[in-house]
Amino acid sequence: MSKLKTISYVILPASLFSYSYGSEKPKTKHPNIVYIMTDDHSFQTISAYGHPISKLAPTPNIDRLANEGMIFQQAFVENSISTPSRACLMTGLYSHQSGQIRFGPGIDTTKIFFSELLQQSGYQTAIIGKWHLPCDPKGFDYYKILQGQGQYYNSPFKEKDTGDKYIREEGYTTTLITDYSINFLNNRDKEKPFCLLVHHKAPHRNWMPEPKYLNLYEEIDFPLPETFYDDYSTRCSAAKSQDMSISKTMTFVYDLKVAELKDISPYDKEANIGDLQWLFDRMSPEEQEMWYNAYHPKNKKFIDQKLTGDDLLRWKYQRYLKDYLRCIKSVDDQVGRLIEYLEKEGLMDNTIIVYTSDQGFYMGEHGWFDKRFMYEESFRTPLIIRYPEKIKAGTKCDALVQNIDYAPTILSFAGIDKPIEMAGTPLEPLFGGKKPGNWRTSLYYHYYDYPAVHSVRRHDGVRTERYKLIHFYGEGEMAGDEDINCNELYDLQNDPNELNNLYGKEGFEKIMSEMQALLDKYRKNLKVGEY
Ligand code: SGN
Ligand code: CA
Repeated sequence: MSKLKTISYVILPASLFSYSYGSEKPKTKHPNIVYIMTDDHSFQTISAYGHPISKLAPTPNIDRLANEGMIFQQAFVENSISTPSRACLMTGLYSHQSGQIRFGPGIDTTKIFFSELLQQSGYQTAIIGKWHLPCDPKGFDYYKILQGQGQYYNSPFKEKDTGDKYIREEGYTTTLITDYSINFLNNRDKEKPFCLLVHHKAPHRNWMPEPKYLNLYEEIDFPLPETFYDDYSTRCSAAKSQDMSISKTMTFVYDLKVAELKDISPYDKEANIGDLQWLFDRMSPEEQEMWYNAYHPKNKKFIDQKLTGDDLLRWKYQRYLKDYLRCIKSVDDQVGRLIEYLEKEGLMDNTIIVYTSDQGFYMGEHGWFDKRFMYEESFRTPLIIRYPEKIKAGTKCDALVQNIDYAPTILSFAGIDKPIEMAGTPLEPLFGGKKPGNWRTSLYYHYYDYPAVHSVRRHDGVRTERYKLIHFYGEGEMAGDEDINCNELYDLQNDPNELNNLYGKEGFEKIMSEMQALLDKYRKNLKVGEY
């Protein structure tokens, strides 16, 4: 079936016509949409969320969006990893429905992308930055995207009209993405409303800061999360068998920028070293010099200290956090720059601004970095919406929302009804500040990317406002992994850190069977197959 046929089959012609932009006057002034999505940005590192880490490294510009709009305290993803999360965003579907369950190929390109419907209804559409889907962007008038994950320094980009060719651009990627976003806005057709997706690479691994921030936060000692020394007792084997710990997985050279250890590592017997040279090679001589001047003295001090055991682990945590937060500082600056541009152009009243991430991230909780698990830090994601016409400044929302809701919500901003096949729900009913009585009371999650980097086992699960049930499953396909078929149940009210697995424990039979029934219902209704 052709793309157009699919769309006209699903969308009633009436809804398209009533919102089209012809010579007839539109019913309302259609708002512009700026959707900013970072890559791996934890809610713990946005000061509007109030976490202790973020208090030491505030994000004033992102906070401004929260202060002037709505901050979602219970926003989640459906599959905590980039490519599937981006498929959720574009299609409003669960991973198994869009076909994009893991990295690499997957997405069913006959599925409707919300951008196609916006474009058809008269919006001017653009995406700039990380795309990370195995198809070209569809439904966009303009795009300028990174290759795969992209690079922090002098990254190649490809534009809609440069075909498949990626061309190296000079500069720091967070700044470049904002430059290109502003260029798009400057050159847009001012007769049409616009929807601009600004997709940052930052703060994705390996957390390479902008030259001017290479020493930022150096003197700060960031607090360790309560679960930093988690021993994973009471849990299924998955929490233990992962390969995403700061202690074992995080590399000294690639992740922690101690390039000096490449040849003279005192740790090379136990530690994975990694490589940084290929990233230095991308830099200009001036950039290389700035890096050397910033990192060499502190690396030397570290090497001379000859840290071991827990002292070494805590040093790794501090270096990781500092580099990650330095990348966030640039993101926050560039969000501010974009806001300033919109203000200068008189666009703030009629432009909806969304800020989110493709998933959450571990800032040392459970001893980890990375994401993937259904535990809160990676299942949750930041979400802020500034929409002066409908949302009162400083509103907090506690309703359960998920990234499958984004496509229907963006369509509703434009006055377009979501196609019936989209699984998510528009968030508009929450904008008044009260949760409607019929709002969802649970969410379904499913992670499939195993065997794969970081060795996180496949699992699905369900979360209500208070409880979470997770089921890990599948054959052990990586070294040391056993076959697994194991459940975890958490009471998030009494155990927000998810340390105490209640599954199978006496006294919890009722809640166990209720949660199991709920999970079975999701699997049945959503036709989740075997993986
Ligand atoms: C890369 C990273 C991983 C990360 C995945 C997925 N390794 O493979 O640490 O989990 O991306 O990230 S790296 O050596 O290339 O840095 S995602 O955000 O795209 O899902
Ligand atoms: Ca990501």
